[in-house]
Amino acid sequence: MAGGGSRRWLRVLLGVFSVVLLLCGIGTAVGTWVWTRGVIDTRGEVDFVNRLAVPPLAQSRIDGQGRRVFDLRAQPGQRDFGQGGSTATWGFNGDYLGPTLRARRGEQVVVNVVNGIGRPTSVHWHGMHLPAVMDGGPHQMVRPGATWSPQWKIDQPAATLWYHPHPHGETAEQVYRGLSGMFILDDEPSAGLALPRRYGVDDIPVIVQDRKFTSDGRLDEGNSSLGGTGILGDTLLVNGTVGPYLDVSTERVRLRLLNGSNARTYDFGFADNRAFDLVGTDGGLLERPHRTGRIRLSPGERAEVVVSMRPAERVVLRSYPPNHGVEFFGGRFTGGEDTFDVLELRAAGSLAAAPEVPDRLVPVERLDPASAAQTRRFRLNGREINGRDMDLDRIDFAVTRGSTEIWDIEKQDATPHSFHVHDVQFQVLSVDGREPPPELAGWKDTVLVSTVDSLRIIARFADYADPNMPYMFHCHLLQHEDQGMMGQFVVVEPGQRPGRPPGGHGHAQHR
Ligand SMILES: [Cu+2]
Repeated sequence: MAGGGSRRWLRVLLGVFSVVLLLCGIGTAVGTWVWTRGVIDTRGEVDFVNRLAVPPLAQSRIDGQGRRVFDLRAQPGQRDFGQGGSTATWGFNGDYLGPTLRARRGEQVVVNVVNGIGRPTSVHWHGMHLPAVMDGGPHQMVRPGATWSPQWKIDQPAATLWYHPHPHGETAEQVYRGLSGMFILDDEPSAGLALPRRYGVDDIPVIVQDRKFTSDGRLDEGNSSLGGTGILGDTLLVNGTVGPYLDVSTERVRLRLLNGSNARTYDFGFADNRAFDLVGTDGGLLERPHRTGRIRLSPGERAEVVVSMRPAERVVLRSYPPNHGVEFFGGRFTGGEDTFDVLELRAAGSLAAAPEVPDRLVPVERLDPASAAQTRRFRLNGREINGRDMDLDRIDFAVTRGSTEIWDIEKQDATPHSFHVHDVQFQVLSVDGREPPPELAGWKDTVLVSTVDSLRIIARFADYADPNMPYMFHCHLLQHEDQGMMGQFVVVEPGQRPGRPPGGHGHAQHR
């Protein structure tokens, strides 16, 4: 009897052991599958069969007061991205993205924004120096069917800016469906430089966005990112084109790169690792071109690059795995190891001559840290900044008009974050206590926070005091922003106290 009992126990034990082994096997297989699928690599796999769409320049007119007037209508659309069917989208004056607005320094502009999407929205002028009430943040909501007509004077250097919705809690979704566009500023100093400047010919907007599609071609809004960043797509759109190529007819071409993605950071370079000239960053041209083979852009950042081409050659703009400040597991599942073929440049058999990129571009005044009236700390952690999440009724601090401030930004978690400040262009003073790299030497409004240590920036708040209407500072990973990783500051006159933001959470204040 005893012998039969132990045999039974042995059988039970063996059974349990096999089940455990099987579970371990399944676990390892699933783990390996998830781990392997965590990396996207489209090198050599993209068919560049579609001519790159170039957003049209927005029509404008000069009104009786000499102001340049634009009309933008946010509207629903349908678009077939060639992914197996068509999908519902949103766009400005079209079905996806919007026209490129363009204005010169010194001009007064008016933009009539009509909300035709049936949901509250707003339109923020990313990188623009303008009064807070015109900024298009979450306090300037436009009700469905309503029109909002901000106006301001363009008063900053030539730059590649952009516009996108900024409704609190819904920015990620609205941008993902297609609401974004470029806003190019011109000025005299830049017009005098020998840089490619013919829009759509040798001066090309390159709006890069990653998207996911369902098998029947619809935009997949499911949030499957394991890394906590929101949607990371496996298909790239450039100006809304999948698999794009650009016909190049000149020896040099200027690409205005905009990372218009919700969460993904890119490290742009060319497949043959050729060097190119970085000539501009978020807020304008650099003092002198920076010769490099890579330019990393987190969501919201821009770079202007000039690349040389030889007759009849083809070269692919690629995004290499970006070091975005998150290691191992977190890095892999937030796109840190992904590689994408982005856009194929196809040179014509004979190319029109183009001058060399000038050695000197524009003077860039360095802001002096000794002139700073304040140093503030911003600790980024989870979805909070300094332990607080966004409250539309709370003004976090007031900056005195005319003052210069140093902001010290620290990342305290293992998630990628970028930091965007409204109202001003800033300069990076140091990264991890060291001099910033050349690509961070110019004017910036958004910066990847890739270090655990600190990133110091400096800005001057020269204009537009308004004690009640705040500007935003926030993470530009759109899901983080929507989840509350945002705060508000006001600019006040010397001695003035901050007031109260408009009530009703800023919704539906306009006719
Ligand atoms: Cu973030």
